Amino acid sequence: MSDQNPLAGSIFPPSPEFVAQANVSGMAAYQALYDEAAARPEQFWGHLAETELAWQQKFDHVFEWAPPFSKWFVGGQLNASYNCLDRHLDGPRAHKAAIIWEGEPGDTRTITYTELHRLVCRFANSIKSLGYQTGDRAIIYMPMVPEAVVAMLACARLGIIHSVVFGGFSAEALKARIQDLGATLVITADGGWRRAKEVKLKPAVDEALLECPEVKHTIVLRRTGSEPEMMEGRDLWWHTLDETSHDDCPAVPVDSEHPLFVLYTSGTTGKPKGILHTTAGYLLQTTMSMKWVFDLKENDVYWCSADIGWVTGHSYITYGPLSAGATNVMYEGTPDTPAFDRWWQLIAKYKVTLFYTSPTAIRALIRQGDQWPDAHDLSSLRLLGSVGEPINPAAWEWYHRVIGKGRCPIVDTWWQTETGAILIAPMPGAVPLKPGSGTLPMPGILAEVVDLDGKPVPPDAEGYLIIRRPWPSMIRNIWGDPDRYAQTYWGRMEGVYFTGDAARRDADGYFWVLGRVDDVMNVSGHRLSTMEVESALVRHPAVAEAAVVAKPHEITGQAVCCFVTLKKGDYNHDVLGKELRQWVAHEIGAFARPEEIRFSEALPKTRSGKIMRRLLREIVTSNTVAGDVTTLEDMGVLTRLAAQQDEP
Ligand code: 7RM
Repeated sequence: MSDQNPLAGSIFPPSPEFVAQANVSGMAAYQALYDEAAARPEQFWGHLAETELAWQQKFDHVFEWAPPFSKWFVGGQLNASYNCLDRHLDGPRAHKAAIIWEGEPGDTRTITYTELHRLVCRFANSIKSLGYQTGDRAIIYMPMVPEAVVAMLACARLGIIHSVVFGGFSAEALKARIQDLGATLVITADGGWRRAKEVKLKPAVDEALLECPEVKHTIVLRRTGSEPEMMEGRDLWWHTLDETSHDDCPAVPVDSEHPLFVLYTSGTTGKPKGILHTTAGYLLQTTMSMKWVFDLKENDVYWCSADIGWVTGHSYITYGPLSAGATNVMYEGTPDTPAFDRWWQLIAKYKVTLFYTSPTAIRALIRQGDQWPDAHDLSSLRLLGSVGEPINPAAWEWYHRVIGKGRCPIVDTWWQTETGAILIAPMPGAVPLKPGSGTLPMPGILAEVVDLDGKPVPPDAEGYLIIRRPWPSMIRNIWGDPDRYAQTYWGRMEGVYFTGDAARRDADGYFWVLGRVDDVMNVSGHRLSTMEVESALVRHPAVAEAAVVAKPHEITGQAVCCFVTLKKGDYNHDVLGKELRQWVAHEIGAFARPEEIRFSEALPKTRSGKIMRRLLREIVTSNTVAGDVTTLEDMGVLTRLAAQQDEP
């Protein structure tokens, strides 16, 4: 795909029709919100919290800041599940579709807010009957079925802290998360459907639980019907529990700062970090972004194609849309099954108005040709969203022209697992778009691009993206590791949140996020650390040492490329290469499977023994090495590594 920028310098102002109906209408309206939040943050957020959320007990004050720990809406009590369900039931939303779900085989369900409330209450009663209560931790390891949302909301209803583990993670990765969290309950399914095959989940749970003695129960949803093994006394069927559950389950009021969930994400070490989010601030900002960024209206049909196992699924399938009372489309499978028009067919079928997906998916679909979207009526669409990585101009242009027919604004949303909600994105009825830029920050978000001393860099210069002031939906801690939390996010520059991203800000104040400055890779919008893959590789008996770098990839953005030195022995590199790719998939998950394994007698190192990943990155990017190599211990290694490229 050529990426000459056909859109360089172009600006797309919102159409008058869009402005006329927008929740935030016109640049002056955006500016007024932004200025007010900047000048009087506590009044701003306090007022929104009071008017946009339902409280069991009002908060005493808005904000406490004991760097790096913040508290929002202190003294208040509320419940996230109540906010996503109960509060919609006494008005016209009671019989509105909350979830329109389609399974990959084509089975469908429409679940109203009243029905979703009933399902959540019944499942919460099932968990309660087993003795689980506020403060306990539950793992959710499920396919993309409505019950995944039900499980999250049932936990939230009881104050149980959930941690959703993406179904693509392996038993090993699942085990590590269960152990780190001290979870006592695992909610799962027999499996799910993906590319016309069953992806089994329960066997991975069984394998993980061999080393998780603290887990007392698993609750298993029957989705595929593939009769998993059930361990007497430990494993319980969802439907069996449901038979004796009743419909009434009051939501437990919890403190504003009560943990809502922990979501594991990759950092710069081999150990994933459990990002902790709490209740009120998270809920407020995810709710607000539905209105500000997605311009949500009562009649919209909203679809976010993310998996529930990533933060996008948490914030923009479960909590944001349901708290805002949206109709949410949810799809189980991949965009290519049974054919490459599956998504476009779903948009036409359900008359989706707001569609949110990732650049990597867009690029994969571009490759299949315009005939797939062209065969469907996409005229219901009125807004498109993008998330996960910078959107390249070619993908932006196609998304805008072929999917949006030139009519739909594209909201390029920058945020992170840690930020909880979207922080930089256009308000589509106000902010003119520049393709590839997330444009301007949300109200209350003091984003800047700075140098290592925390000083703003001049317009267009590259620097570090930071946020100057805490915001309601921000990460509160790393589960069990407050030092790592303080270090990673607040330790680089005094009192400033460090995003780990490089960015530029142009003369109009628009942000252009360039990518990570740390060892975090972004493969198909999935966060993965080089260290995590390296640790997995060196656990293999044949591997002496490994260095992993990201390599640019046309579709997935980045791909995993591994340099491996072996212990003494006789190896067939072809066979071992395949085995190691499989090994990484087993240790982490299939999405982490390396694109490439290169064997070498040694790795380029500095005299102090540090692997020079920068040089390896250059090798995989350009296949030549420029730049400073004066600290390199063994120059010969480099040339040999580069030469490997030419081998078949
Ligand atoms: C939501 C999510 C976070 C990292 C982040 C960036 C990159 C995400 C954009 C983006 C440029 C975007 N959470 N990123 N969105 N870069 N433009 N619109 O992806 O925790 O999994 O990843 O993703 O590098 O730091 S995440």
